[in-house]
Amino acid sequence: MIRKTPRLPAIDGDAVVKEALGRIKVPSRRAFLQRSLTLGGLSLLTGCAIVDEESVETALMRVSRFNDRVQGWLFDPKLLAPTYPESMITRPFPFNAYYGEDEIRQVEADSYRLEVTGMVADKHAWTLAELQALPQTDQITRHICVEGWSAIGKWGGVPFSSFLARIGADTSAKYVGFKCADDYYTSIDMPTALHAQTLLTLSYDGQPLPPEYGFPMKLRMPTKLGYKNPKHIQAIFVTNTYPGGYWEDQGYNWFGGS
Ligand SMILES: Nc1nc2c(c(=O)[nH]1)N[C@H]1C(S)=C(S)[C@@H](COP(=O)(O)O)O[C@H]1N2
Ligand SMILES: [Mo]
Repeated sequence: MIRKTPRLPAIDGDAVVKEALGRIKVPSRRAFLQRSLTLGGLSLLTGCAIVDEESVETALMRVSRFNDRVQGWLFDPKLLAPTYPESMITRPFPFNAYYGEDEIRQVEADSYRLEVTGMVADKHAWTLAELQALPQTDQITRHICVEGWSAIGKWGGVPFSSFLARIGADTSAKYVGFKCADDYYTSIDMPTALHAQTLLTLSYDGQPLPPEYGFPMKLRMPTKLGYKNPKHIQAIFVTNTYPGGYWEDQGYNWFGGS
């Protein structure tokens, strides 16, 4: 996303935020948001510019719906985000980053190494060939960007849970963090990292992941909004220390469920 945080309107923000919090059922999530939720955050979380009473209602409705789905994914890891037939793939698939298409990062395949650090048993750095040699699967899912667009795409790669098992990750840790070849970074909670549809992604539409979609490797999570899906990943670390993220540190909701 390139646009800045939307300007905020003159409505009773505190009351709206309070109402939104009331609709969040999981106590730990409510407590987390109580510390961090602002009216701007609510706009971003719901993808809905809060400008008048009608948009307040829409935003609150989205919180309720979002809340139910997030709750489902967190507490029933078998619950899956929708998948689609090949015929529904969006062509061409949109490009998005915090910069324009003329600045797409070109990562070199041969010298690429994926660094793995933190609470893991095996800290060796992976070549692209080593990643490609792991068992692969693919999925056709919807990517939802907080800016208000979505698109269906087909991604292939290694289930992230099997990669975490492979490196001997301590799955009792709270977070998995990602550093990218551009200045992007983000982090996710361990239940999401272990979710069945979270994919260490090496291909797009049957071809090696093109530079615009994150060559050589990105993390694809249909349970999360676009900005939680890091492209051009160079380092993965498992940690109990909150790592934040590029947009998250500018006020976007860290949880970022789709
Ligand atoms: N490294 C990196 N990853 C990133 C971004 C970025 O700017 N840099 N932008 C995020 C945002 S906001 C979106 S919507 C998606 C876009 O992914 P796409 O190019 O596959 O559509 O990438 C996410 N991951
Ligand atoms: Mo996005």
